Amino acid sequence: MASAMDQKLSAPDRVRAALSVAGIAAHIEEFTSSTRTAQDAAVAVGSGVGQIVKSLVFLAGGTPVLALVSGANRLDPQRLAALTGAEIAKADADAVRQATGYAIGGVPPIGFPAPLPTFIDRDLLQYDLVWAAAGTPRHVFPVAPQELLRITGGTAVDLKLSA
Ligand code: 5CA
Repeated sequence: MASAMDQKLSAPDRVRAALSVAGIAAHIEEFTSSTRTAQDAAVAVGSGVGQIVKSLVFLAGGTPVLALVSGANRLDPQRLAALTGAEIAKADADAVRQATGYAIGGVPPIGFPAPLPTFIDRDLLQYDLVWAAAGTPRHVFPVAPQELLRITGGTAVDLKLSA
């Protein structure tokens, strides 16, 4: 779906286009304050941190996968290893950009050069709305978690590190 023309769009416009193709009229919001971390984003939008979607890229046996994790949780790499059947390594900044087309702090849940296998933290499903990054560390958009499941083709799973 990504074309050469997309490269001329700003990062939020690329996310908006991907959402539109997925059937969502996104209300991407830009903040003057940072939304780089889940905590920053929660302050900016005025939600609990659990409603912020962290878009985390891991390499499963060298292949990028996306984990969408509640801001309230830490991901347990062993769970991802069990789900993928592969050894898990955290993607570094370059690998994140290569796999997604966005820089850390702004990685959205969709709008990539090629779709990524996606796992969604079940804890996100308890909310009516969650907020995900929209391409930069200042842009986020609200989405119903069920819509997030639909548009990413993701699988809802338990991803969190238990205390
Ligand atoms: N905009 C916010 C919430 S909408 C956001 O993007 N949060 S995030 O959690 O998805 O992105 C920050 C995450 O990037 C951190 O939790 C961390 O897992 C990862 N990260 C930060 N710095 C690095 C780095 N140098 N290398 C690899 N991953 C990193």
